Amino acid sequence: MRLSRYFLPILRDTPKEAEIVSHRLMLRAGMIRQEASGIYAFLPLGFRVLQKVCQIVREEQDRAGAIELLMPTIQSAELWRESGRYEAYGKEMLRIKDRHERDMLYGPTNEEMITEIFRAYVRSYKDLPLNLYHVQWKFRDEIRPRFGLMRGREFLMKDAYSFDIDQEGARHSYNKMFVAYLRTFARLGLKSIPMVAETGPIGGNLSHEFIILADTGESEVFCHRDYLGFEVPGDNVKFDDAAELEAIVGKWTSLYAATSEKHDAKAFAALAADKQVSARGIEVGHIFYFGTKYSAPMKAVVAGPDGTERPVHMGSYGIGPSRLVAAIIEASHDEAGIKWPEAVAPFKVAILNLKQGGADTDPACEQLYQALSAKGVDVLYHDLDERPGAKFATADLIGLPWQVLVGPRGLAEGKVEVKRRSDGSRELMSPADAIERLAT
Ligand code: 5CA
Repeated sequence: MRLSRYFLPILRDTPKEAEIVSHRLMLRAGMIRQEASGIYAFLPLGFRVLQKVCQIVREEQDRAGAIELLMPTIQSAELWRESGRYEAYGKEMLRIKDRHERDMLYGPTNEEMITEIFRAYVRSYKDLPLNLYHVQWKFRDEIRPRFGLMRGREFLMKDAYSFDIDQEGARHSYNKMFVAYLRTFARLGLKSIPMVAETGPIGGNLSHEFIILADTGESEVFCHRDYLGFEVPGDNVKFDDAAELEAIVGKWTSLYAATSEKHDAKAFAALAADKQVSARGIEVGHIFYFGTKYSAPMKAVVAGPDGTERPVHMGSYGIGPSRLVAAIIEASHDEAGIKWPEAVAPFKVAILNLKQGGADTDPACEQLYQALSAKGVDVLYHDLDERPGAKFATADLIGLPWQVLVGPRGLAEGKVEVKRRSDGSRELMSPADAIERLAT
């Protein structure tokens, strides 16, 4: 992509309304635009990151055996009356009337709708286990939307729903998502810690929040330091092997870790002082097992091996991709801007032409741009007529993992400079070597 043909509205000044660094940097880097309180448009650069995050989330859901579908954002209140949640949910639910005066709502979550889909088609234990997920916008009329994408009113969620014949099967389904979540956050460059959590309006009594430690996190969390060094399961995990998964989950829940609502000060104090981590955290995922809370009142029943019908055991599993974009920035930035992990970077490489219109810089940049693009590398070519200083600032701000600095002095010696954004290291090399380095 040539910057001259792209849409990247960079802000030079720090927006006053943004309280935390991820929000400030996203506004400055032209990634998002606030359209109403807690409601944001994703501009092209932000949208690219969001899509990359979603892609990784999907790959790990699929690997764990979940199946993607897509449910609507608008739901009928009837369904929620069946489960009893229409009255219970409170003011966070945006309630709407259609032209026929029918009660509708903008979905804050989808347990009822997925249960309705399930009961319409599935009759037998032979069709289980089943895990269906979608990636869809949600609306929650939060009292205090804040911190940009971190706590929005409209936000993107990946929500998965599992169905099993009994509690044992449901436990296996829960463990699959638990392991998939560890892998997902690690691939996004984040260290997540599963913590015992409150279940709130979703319900049930088994639940874990996946927390990223960050000073700007909204929750107060407590955990054992050893979690920070735990190894995340590799891509050879056998998701169908219940014992293997139980062992992994057992290890990841063996030490103390809890959010403030579930904090047990006495148990925490019993840890060795140098093992106590008391910090702030960002909740990036939340998984629940709630048995028959929805299937019983909504009559989602299946026949077991003996022919008798019983309500299915369910769990639900949420990840917030839009919140994750902010969380990744909180975890990876410096004073100059964002440092994208390569897996989610909007482009991999920025080419900075330090003398736009130069007799050697223009063709050299053009060649690099063509060659890298031909090799399938996502490149953003900064081809605007701006001073080098301004180009450096933009490149550091938007945080692409690699910058190729192309200036007349270097070119006179047949060299360009390749800068790595993560550690600021720089290396002079020939354009051919730069292509070789960046294309692998
Ligand atoms: N139905 C369940 C699981 S599918 C559910 O709704 N869980 S949740 O309420 O915990 O939300 C799941 C995830 O969505 C959270 O872990 C968080 O990452 C994201 N999320 C929740 N509220 C917001 C919000 N206001 N803004 C941005 N992301 C949010």
